[in-house]
Amino acid sequence: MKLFKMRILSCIAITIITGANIQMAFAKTVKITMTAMETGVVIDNKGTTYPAWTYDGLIPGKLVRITIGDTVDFTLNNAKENKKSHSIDFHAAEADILNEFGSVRPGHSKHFTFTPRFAGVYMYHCGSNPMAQHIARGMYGVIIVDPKHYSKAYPKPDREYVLVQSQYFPDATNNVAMVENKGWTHSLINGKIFHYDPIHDSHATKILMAKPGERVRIFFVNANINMPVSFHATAGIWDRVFANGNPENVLYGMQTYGVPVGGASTFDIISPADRDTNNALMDHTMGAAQRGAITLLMNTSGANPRLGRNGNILLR
Ligand SMILES: [Cu+2]
Repeated sequence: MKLFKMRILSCIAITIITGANIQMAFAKTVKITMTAMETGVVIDNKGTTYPAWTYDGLIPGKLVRITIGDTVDFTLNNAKENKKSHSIDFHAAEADILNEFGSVRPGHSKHFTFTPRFAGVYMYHCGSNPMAQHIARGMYGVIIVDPKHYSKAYPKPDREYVLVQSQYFPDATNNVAMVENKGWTHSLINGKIFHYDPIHDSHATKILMAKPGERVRIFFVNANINMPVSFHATAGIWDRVFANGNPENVLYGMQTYGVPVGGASTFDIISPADRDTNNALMDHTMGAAQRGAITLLMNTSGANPRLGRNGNILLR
């Protein structure tokens, strides 16, 4: 009993009443650790390696997912083998750019906490100098802050996927070109050119899948250096768009919706329920689409039940 009371005291109990449903949700502290790693990473479906700067050797970095009210207890380690200082800027955090977001030298660490105030989908990235190069070389990722409950405007989806778009600059050391938006040859989706598009890249082995009529929710982040994204579902309409991923910011029946550099939004699509169809989720900016920013969503009764569910939403 005493232990139970202590547990209650150590959490903030929030009762949510939604119609007939009563749920108890506890604000919690979520521990996240990332290690900055300067390492080779494969950036296409053929296996081309690029001299990347990363969080934990991954592009994008690990997906952070919490519920509004939760506190993120974050530690950034900068591996002692690294040559550069690195940092992290969580767009979901309200903090001090010189303190929490400040640079960490190789062999050192930084620890801080933050409690997001708004549900949504957000970018995180390295902000160390030169920022364009740290982002272009791969230091970015996604944090989703879920609302406490679904609603009529923000229904529970059947499947969820995370897509992060970025620009690929093969000359990894040319920061001036990155700033001037010169020399980028491809778009990356979750770190790879045409990552989920076997139509445009015969080496692609992965696609997004859903069953006909399912509500598919795309958490989309624009990690480009200089290019806004015109996110469009070819052969579909966004049933709803949630600007910045916030359930309060709902738009209905959108064809294309702009995502600014360093921005993110959440996109729902529902395919026809009576037959198998396919959608191309793409940046309608042709310079990006034809360079890699197209993703195939296959709506088929044979859809793999494990895709887009149970943490399997950022497909590596
Ligand atoms: Cu960095």
